[in-house]
Amino acid sequence: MTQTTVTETTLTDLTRRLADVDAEIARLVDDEGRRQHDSIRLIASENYVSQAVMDATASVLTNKYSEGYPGRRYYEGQQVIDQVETVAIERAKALFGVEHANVQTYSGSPANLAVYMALASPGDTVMGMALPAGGHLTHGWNVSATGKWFRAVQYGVRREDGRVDLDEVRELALAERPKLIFCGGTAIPRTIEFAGFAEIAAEAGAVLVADIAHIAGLVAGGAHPTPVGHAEVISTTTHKTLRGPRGAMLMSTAEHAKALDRAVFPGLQGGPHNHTTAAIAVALGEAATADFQRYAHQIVANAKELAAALVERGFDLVTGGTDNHLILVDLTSKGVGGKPAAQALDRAAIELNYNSVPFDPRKPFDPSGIRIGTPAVTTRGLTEEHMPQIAAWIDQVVAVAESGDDTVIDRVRAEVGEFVKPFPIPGWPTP
Ligand code: DSN
Repeated sequence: MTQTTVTETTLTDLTRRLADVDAEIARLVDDEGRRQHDSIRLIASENYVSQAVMDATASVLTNKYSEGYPGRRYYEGQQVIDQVETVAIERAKALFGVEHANVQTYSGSPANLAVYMALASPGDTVMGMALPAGGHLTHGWNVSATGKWFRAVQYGVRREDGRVDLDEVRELALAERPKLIFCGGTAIPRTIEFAGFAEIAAEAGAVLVADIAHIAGLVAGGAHPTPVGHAEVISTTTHKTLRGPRGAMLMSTAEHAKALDRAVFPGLQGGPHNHTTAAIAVALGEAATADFQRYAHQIVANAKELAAALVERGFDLVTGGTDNHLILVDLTSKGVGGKPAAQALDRAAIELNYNSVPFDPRKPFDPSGIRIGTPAVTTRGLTEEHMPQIAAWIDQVVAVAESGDDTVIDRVRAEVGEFVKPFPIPGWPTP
């Protein structure tokens, strides 16, 4: 099918634009732009990057191989790439106040795997937050390589309030003596207590690894405490609250620099994605501005307002609210599963994901909760005043999620379409 829409001259004329060369993919890119524009995006791990970040991503840097690190490469022609990577490294170090940064890791999971490779050996005991409690697959969950190749022990949250119990973490760490302790995760609506984790890691003789993928932008913008000074190793993706391209970084004290660099290359990866490195540098530059600080605080203000509006409408929030960009809703009291709710909301142009809640009696593919985040809508310019309306739409759609009442869903979809019009997104023409 693709062949019928790619013009015959593709190989002889490489300068033409996508729309003139491949109508099928051009249409799909266009469709996705329209979809992203026409919906309210509440996926906690997503964002809209700037045009500048997209420009760097779509640059000639994609053409270059550069195994190694600046000044120590295995290919020639690195005069420019060395500068690009050095700028990204220096910006990361300055923004987060760290001694070392590696900007080559392809994404969050490979970045975390590099931490294991650098600081532990297969079979060693490692410790992280259980996935259903809000952790990440790569923090030792059993289906992940990190749970299969290492002896992973997992902490959770308290049943009463859904929060991490540092006493439990300490007890487990002292009993199991892990090499690594991961803190952070993917569904944690509360402040991560880096200092408390650091004390425990020191007592247990473990290296503390802070996975700040979700909150990196909040940390950079001063809207969440920093792990620097507490965690010796910090891993993060670059495309969530940090609002960069899809990618990741590792940061650390000088002590772990060499081991981490070696684990990334040649341990796990070949050539870095230089176009991504450039885009990370751009995003880090943007994140160092006063504008970004305001953005980070607005993300949290929006999440708190949205959480309050949902509580007012009788939604049951894990931990009762939020300190950051993320809200985890247990829909059990609403009598609907997370999956049908998320699917009905998607039909209504409100995009989020179904998610397990702590102690979830349902299966991960059909769990009890939904996860909501405000980074993307905040990028679009939405503020506290808009949150009650979003909560109202969520409430109306969740109420008909099981019945699939099209009148309500169609009405909300139309209202959302009108609502988002004054809020443009980079890379999509304002209608
Ligand atoms: N997939 C990411 C998230 O949505 O949180 C974590 O890897």
